[in-house]
Amino acid sequence: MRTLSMAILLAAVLSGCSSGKTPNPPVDDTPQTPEEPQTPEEPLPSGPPVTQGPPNVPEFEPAFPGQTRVPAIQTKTALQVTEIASGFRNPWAIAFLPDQRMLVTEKPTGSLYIVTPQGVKSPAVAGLPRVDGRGQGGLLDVEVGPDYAQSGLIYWTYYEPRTGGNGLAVARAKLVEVEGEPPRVEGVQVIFRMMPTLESTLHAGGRLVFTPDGKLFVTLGERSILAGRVQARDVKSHFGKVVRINPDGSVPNDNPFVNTEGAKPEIWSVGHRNILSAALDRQHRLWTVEMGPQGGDELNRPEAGKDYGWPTIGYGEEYSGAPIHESPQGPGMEQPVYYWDPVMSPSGMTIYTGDLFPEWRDNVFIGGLSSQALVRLMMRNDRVVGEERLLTDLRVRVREVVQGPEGALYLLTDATNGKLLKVTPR
Ligand SMILES: [Ca+2]
Repeated sequence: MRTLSMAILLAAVLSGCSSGKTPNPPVDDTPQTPEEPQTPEEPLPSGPPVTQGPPNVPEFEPAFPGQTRVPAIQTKTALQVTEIASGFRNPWAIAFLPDQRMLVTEKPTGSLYIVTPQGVKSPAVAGLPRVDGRGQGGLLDVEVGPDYAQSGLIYWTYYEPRTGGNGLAVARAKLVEVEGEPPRVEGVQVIFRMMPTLESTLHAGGRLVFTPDGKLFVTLGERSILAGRVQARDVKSHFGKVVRINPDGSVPNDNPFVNTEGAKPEIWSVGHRNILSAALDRQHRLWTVEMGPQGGDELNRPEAGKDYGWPTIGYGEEYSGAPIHESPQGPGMEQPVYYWDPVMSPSGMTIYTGDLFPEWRDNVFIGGLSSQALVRLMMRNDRVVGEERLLTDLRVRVREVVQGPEGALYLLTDATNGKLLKVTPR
């Protein structure tokens, strides 16, 4: 594209057509096509990728240039990191209430707190159902309903203890605050249950994303154990899927598998491993990042009815080093927009639209657990063109990243004394 526009510009300069002066006599009779206006674009980043270990599966080649290890970039703005609150036991998610207070979930305890912008924490919200808080389960994401101002409804995901095992569930309830009493939820409704029930404390998935048209995306892991993993591409199972539901749990009639015999009608996309990061872009399209095995974390843009390949294709291997995939690519399955080998262990995601950091507009931010970083991706035409690992000097596992109402980024650190941090320009 750049080469082409340069060629057009060069031709135009040589022929004198774009100068506004009297044109030179044409050298031939070929009609001139009018030049399309060109928006000047920043040159693409170049140079080595971010510092990271060697790939676990070097024999797997990317499907296209720029699918992994793009050039490292560096934020120019100096950052200020402020601790808003601490003492959360492995906190997992943040959601902003309209009055700028935050809902914060605690994974293993199943507790939900309301935190003021100054860091004052409420008593735990009463009335939430019990969670299976072992392993990667517990109380996970929380979102404020799109009609919260009228309904007071909040939505959350959790690992639900069940007869014969456990499974991810989505619930909603009205948040009620009465002066002098602890906050509580009333009228709890479970609006979605991941099926089948299976005993596993791993790969819960659990991110919630509302879309402006009033639908709710839920990301679902494949449970990690083999009995779950083999269901990730099977439309009769919820494991390893993105699902799309209405806020009352009913199925939108334009979902891709509503007319497929035997399919779970909530399914939006299939073939995912464990999506712990999900966000909408400016065009309201869903983007996700899923945990790979040893190697193979993936950025995807899940589209209706498409198959993202796990466990048939991918860029990683078993933790033992044994192979999982014959090939990282295969027919009928989508390639990730970007992948990481070694992994950075994604959790939490936001696509920046604020004004505090103009240089971050439309960049993708992902929490990094094992990488102990806030991962920043610069995008161009739906491809990753630059990567940065921010806040590495803090040496914290970043579980969640959310853009606050004033354009600051808010983070949760994954620790037994987890912190709520705010990132602003210094
Ligand atoms: Ca995939």
